[in-house]
Amino acid sequence: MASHLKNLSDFSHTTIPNGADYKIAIAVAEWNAKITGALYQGAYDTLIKYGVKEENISSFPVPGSFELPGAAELILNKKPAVDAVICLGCVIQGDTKHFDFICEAVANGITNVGIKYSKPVIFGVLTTNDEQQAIDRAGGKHGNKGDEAAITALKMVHFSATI
Ligand code: DLZ
Repeated sequence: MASHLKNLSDFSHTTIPNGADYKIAIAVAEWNAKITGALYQGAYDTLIKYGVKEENISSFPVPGSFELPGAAELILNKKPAVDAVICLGCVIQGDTKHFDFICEAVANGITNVGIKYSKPVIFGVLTTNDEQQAIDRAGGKHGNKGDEAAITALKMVHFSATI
């Protein structure tokens, strides 16, 4: 049964669960590899830090962020033991509408795959105006969004196991 939360501030202090029993897949885009490599390292290290076993983390490089939803779908379809998929990518605004199409497709695609399989599929995709904004969020002054994606995965696997 859901526990009663006394006030809104309780939400930001939910415990990060131990992931010793969790199987997590990471799909990572090769576009903007310097950034996505840093996101990947952050996510991987965070999973290990919270108890996920090395052998229970599987990694899947894909060409670009646009491929992330399809990769998540394939992973959950072919590897039903996986508890969650973390999708990592970095889309940087260019001169054309490409950015908008990719961002919208990836966000909607990731949402739909999670709902289809009733499993957490985490949106760890940076969508930035320039490279500096991405660097700042991949281990720079705004932290590492890969770490945050990993923590979200742990919390949501715990959520789905206890609801
Ligand atoms: C084509 C493209 C462009 C222009 N920009 C990015 C980007 O900033 N980040 C990213 O992850 N991928 C980009 N791609 C590649 C697409 O995601 C995709 O791989 C191709 O359109 C082939 O489906």
